[in-house]
Amino acid sequence: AETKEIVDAQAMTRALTRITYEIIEQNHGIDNLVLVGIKTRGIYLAQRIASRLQQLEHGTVPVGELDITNYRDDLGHRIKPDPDVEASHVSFPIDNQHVILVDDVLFTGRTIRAALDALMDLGRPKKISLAVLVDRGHRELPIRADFVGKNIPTSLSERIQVQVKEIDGSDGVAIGQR
Ligand code: 3GP
Ligand code: 5GP
Ligand code: MG
Repeated sequence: AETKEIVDAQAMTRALTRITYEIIEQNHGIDNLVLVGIKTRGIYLAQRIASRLQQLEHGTVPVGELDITNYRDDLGHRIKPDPDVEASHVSFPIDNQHVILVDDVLFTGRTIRAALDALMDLGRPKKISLAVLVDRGHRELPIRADFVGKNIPTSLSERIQVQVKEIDGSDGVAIGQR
């Protein structure tokens, strides 16, 4: 299928750098800050933000992982009404911490709702914020991101392709048809 690049590697790095500065400003530094990346690509984006935080603030911010199972099939209708949390690897306490959830694409908001549920089972955070590389619209729940790399209005038939060099060999965001 035909895809069009809308964010190149340099623009993606800049967006993640801007998000990192916004996080530092909003949190007044990196005290009590922890990052939790969602499934595949969100985890790599969280690690990018953590290393930028390290460079800028000279402190280590822990990065955890949530695996939220896909709830779509290839026909485009949902097998399950909502995504399930399959596994969490959050090896540090989140009580009284400011947790930043990190995902690649925000769409209906159902993945984030499931992630919030999983976090609440792990402890009692002081605050939870959401950072996404792409907001493609079409929310079905009252969920919004605090930090957004790029707002990309999409039609339901379109598909955003997020590439990270760790998995895909290069960084970037493209748009195509499903
Ligand atoms: P990710 O695990 O890195 O987020 O869901 C499996 C992969 O398919 C995801 O990778 C995501 O990038 C990609 N994907 C593309 N379109 C969709 C979609 O509409 N829904 C979901 N759940 N994933 C999609
Ligand atoms: P939501 O739960 O908000 O509907 O969807 C969010 C999750 O589904 C994200 O983790 C993301 O990986 C995936 N997703 C939904 N739409 C897209 C899309 O167009 N492109 C990509 N890459 N992922 C998507
Ligand atoms: Mg994702």
